Amino acid sequence: MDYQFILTEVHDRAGLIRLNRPKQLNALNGTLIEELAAAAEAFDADPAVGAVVLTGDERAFAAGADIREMAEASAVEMLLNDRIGKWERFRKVRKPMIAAVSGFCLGGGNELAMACDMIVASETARFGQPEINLGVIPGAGGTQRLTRAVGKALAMEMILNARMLTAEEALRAGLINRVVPAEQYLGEALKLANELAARAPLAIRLAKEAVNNAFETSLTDGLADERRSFYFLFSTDDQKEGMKAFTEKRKAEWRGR
Ligand code: DAK
Repeated sequence: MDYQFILTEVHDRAGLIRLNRPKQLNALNGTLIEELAAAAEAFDADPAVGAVVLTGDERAFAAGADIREMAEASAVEMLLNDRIGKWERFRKVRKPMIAAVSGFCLGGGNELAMACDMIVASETARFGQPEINLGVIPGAGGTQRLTRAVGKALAMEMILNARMLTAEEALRAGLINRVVPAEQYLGEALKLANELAARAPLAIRLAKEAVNNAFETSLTDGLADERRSFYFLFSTDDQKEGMKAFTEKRKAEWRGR
């Protein structure tokens, strides 16, 4: 499939989506978001792919939504077009998604990274929600996901005062999973994605759902859902195979059945 603003590749069992507007620091315009959602959905439906990596380039993961595209928009136009709201479609992707971040990861870019399941960063990465400098606030989950990830104190500073975090600070704050040298961030993310892709697919899918559910529901309901998924997995071939392989001291062969 030919896209205008993204590139897609497959590395072993990892699907890779590269944002490709380097001159605009991968600013997210409506077409790019549409393409991104379509590519993520295509990988989600592709049995040859077990996990997806989303990346930009060395200078920027993404410097946010395209300010030029939004600058003159009216409230009604923003509401009706919902140009960048399309990434709600990401939330429906069932396979694990990893953001591989180098350079600027700002505004909608940071919201996009946070909509992924894990974040691997280059030591050059910078995370921020600078929308306040434009006279607005985050509009795609920044106030909610960032606060859940790093807590109120730091989220207030980042969102109200445009404080940017270095990769090390983001790691300490719990926003990201790991920091690696600049030349390794993409390789590390692809390695992680392939590790996930080699695991039991049904358990991976339900595990992702259950962890995300922790942010949506009460503890009692979350525990009940988790238990139901746990019991359900005992109806799968993979559970039988996984436990048999353990007792036979061999590697399990997952079938996703
Ligand atoms: N939009 C459009 N163009 C951008 C851009 C952006 N967000 N960020 C950078 N660019 C462009 C610059 O205009 C410049 O283009 P030319 O002038 O060369 O044509 C080129 O990329 C290189 O940028 P700079 O020359 O500025 O590079 P520097 O290294 O000097 O500075 C910077 C890098 C990242 C510090 C700076 O570019 C910057 O401050 N960028 C803006 C960052 C920002 O404010 N991001 C937040 C945008 S607002 C919603 C969903 C999401 C959102 C809203 C609603 N809904 C679902 C309703 C999200 C909103 C946002 O993200």
